[in-house]
Amino acid sequence: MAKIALITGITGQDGSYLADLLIEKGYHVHGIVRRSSSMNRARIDHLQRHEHGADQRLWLHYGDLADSVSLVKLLYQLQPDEIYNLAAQSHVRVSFDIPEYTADIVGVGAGRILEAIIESGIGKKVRFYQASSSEMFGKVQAVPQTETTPFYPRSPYACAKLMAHWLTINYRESYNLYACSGILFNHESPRRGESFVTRKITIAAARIKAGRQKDLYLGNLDSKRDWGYAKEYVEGMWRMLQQEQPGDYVLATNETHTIRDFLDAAFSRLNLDWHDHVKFDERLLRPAEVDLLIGDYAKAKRELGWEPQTRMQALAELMVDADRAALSGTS
Ligand code: NDP
Ligand code: GDR
Repeated sequence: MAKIALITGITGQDGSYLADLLIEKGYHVHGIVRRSSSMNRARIDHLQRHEHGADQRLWLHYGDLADSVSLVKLLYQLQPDEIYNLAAQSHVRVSFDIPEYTADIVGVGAGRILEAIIESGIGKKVRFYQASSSEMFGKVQAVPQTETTPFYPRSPYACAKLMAHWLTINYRESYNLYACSGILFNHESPRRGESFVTRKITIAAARIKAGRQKDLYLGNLDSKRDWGYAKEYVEGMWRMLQQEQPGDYVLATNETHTIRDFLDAAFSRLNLDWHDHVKFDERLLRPAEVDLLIGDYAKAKRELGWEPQTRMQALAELMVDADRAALSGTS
């Protein structure tokens, strides 16, 4: 019998890579999708062939992390073996504009799923993954950050993620639930949302090279991030749910780079100098910034056998290459 997985946030960057991985592993994959006025399924379009026919592997269901009844019903009907909670208003800057909504989906939303697990009676068999974030370390209290580094969130998004993180631990301890919190550092890919800084840069570099854009407006170039490749990080999520005991794990590369470093890597791939194109827009600054993130993934390596393969330079190059190919219609 194929295992059943439910993914919230399946239309996002990570959800789409995770769906690829689980289908490849023979799972029956169910995804929760939001109703929207325009189609938002570009990242899973290539999986369409798995949505129909005798050999169906992918099922999509309308739902929303704001709607608890839909969650309880779905969990009861599907009886999933594994649930990956990836849905979120995931933009840190935007969370300052819509803090209440962000808290509701990112924080309370995780609580709704956890409660739905208990309510639907699947708590004994299901395994739950919560998409936690290095943003929870915020104003970092130690370098590098590990699973035991104290948290100091710096945005409504990070505060909400912290609520979800602790709810995951609380439900594990209260109900003996197999629940894991994956504390993932920034991970990027050609499927990264276009308003996050890496993708914004790689799309702009490709467009500038093609003569379709001249300037790129950015905010703070001094912050440092630990960037890895999303495709590798979803493998880590899956591994967390295959252990004997549940736990919390940092996934990172243990390297840190400034936004300037990423600009260097992306623009030099196309023999461009970013200094000729990047302009400053103060509206892109955040009321509070996270200056430095660097993660220690030793526990994930030891217990999950997980290690990142792709570092920042290679990541920037593969993203630029993909955006160039997409622009010239060759992808
Ligand atoms: P994306 O922003 O690409 O995807 C978010 C997903 O959540 C989309 O499928 C979106 O649907 C869905 N979603 C948003 N609001 C709701 C809602 N109210 N109900 C149901 N679904 C909703 O995020 P990523 O793939 O980059 O990240 C996945 C998760 O991991 C997120 O929780 C993020 O916060 C977290 N994370 C990400 C990191 C990263 O570097 N990428 C690092 C650490 C944590 P729609 O397509 O309709 O908008
Ligand atoms: P982050 O990613 O906030 O780390 O959250 P983002 O790419 O948005 O910002 C990284 C850094 O770049 C600076 N920056 C800009 N950022 C954006 N988006 N746009 C700009 O124009 C710009 N200019 C400079 C930012 O100030 C920041 O310092 C991501 C998300 O995926 C979260 O959901 C996830 O939890 C964390 O990564 C880990």
